[in-house]
Amino acid sequence: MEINEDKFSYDRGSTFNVFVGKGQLIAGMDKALVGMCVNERRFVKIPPKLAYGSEGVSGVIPPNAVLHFDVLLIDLWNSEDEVQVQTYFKPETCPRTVQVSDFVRYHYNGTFLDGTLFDSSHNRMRTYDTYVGIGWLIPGMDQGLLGMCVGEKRIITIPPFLAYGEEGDGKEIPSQASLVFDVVLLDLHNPKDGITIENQHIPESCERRSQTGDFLRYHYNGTLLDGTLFDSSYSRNRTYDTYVGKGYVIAGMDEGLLGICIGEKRRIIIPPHLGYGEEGRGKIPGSAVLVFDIHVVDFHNPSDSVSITVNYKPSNCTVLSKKGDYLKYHYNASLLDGTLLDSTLSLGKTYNIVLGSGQVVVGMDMGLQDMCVGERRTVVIPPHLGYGEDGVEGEVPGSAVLVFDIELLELVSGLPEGYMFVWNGEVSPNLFEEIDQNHDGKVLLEEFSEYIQAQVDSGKGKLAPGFDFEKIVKNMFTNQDRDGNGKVTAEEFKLKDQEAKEEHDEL
Ligand SMILES: [Ca+2]
Ligand SMILES: [Ca+2]
Repeated sequence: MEINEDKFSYDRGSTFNVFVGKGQLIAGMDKALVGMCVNERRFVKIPPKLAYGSEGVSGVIPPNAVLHFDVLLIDLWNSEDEVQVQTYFKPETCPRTVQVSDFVRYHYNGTFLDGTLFDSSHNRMRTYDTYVGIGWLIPGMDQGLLGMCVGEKRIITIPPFLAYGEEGDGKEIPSQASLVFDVVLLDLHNPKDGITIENQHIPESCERRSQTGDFLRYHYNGTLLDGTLFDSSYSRNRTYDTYVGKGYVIAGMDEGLLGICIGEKRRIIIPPHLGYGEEGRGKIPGSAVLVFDIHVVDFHNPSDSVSITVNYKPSNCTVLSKKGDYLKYHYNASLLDGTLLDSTLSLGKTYNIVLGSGQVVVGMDMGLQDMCVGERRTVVIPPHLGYGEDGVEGEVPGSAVLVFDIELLELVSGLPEGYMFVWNGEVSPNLFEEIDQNHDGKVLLEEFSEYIQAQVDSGKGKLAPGFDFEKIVKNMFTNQDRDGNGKVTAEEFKLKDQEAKEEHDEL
């Protein structure tokens, strides 16, 4: 009993594809295949009455032949079949599932029913990126991906008529093959998506919300939808600083940073068309949705001035600080997020300055104006009136807004602007002779210094407060000593006296 060799399907290199139980096979085979599983192998013996009977097949099968088949079932489907979806992992949170016209990025292994792998995106090390439900995929995949969440894992089994059908696909997929895709969804968005803001933590007090043109300093963690971290400002240990609404950052971030409070935390989810697009960038793959968890440390506007809040004003508040006054005050300096930078209280002594003389940053000179002794203020200083874009190495971050809590403890009124020394009463008509104590017609620095000291001690004159006595006196003397020979003569003195009436900066 022999069968012609071309009846061996293995030799033909293709499977024998047939419907079972529809009379396409000899009756015995129709019977024998029922109940078989994929990958099951059966040895089938078919008597002639269930095969080709007493006639046989001319030239191939003799009459009354008993046929022996070695059958291996490798694929199986029914025209009634639908796409089968088996979810074997579902993430805890699933805020959104795949809908028709969404764009997805997923990984898959594609196998036949018998387990043979025909394709894998994992092997290519890149996701498969496509629209769903609009015919970019085989119909079975278009169906099988619907309703899936990011992070979900599914096995999608597709009968050939919803895959590549009779034609198959190239060398990889033969005719009438059922396909099994093991899919994990990594990313999901719709081209109509805008940004999404969630997980907001808004501070209790929020006097101001960011607007276009503000300069923000914030920390962020950037992840993909599947949780992969691609960037973090925390790892660099410095904030990301930028203008907002001006195109310095990706469009989604520009939008997501608007209307935000100082100290606020929020999650900004940015679809790729408002992020890095189809190209991606660095560790960010093309068409990736970006998730930024941000924390705003501070922001300001370049047009901001100093902001002063009076926390306590004494009932007697008539003498107000002005330029030239000598001030002694305590302060706490901090950042808007509460980070303490510096405090005079920790030093155990006051900070002392001559107001308006540039001994402190411009914003502080402004913030200490018109203050009375005992008053307490909070002064907020934008960086352009503080330490600017550079900050102070190791102390003040670049572009930081500063907060000073101030208490004025002492105020010594300064002299009118331009004066380092003034008389309290009438000026002596014989001033030069008085200064020239040894009457040799010239005044040396020592004589001059002693004289000024005596006037201050007796209350007849007053020096600008807050400066070093030696320096002031030296400065005054040098101004008088026109020819710089270390002596002031009566002529030099008189000449200087004339000019002083115009310049207000001498004796
Ligand atoms: Ca003298
Ligand atoms: Ca001289």
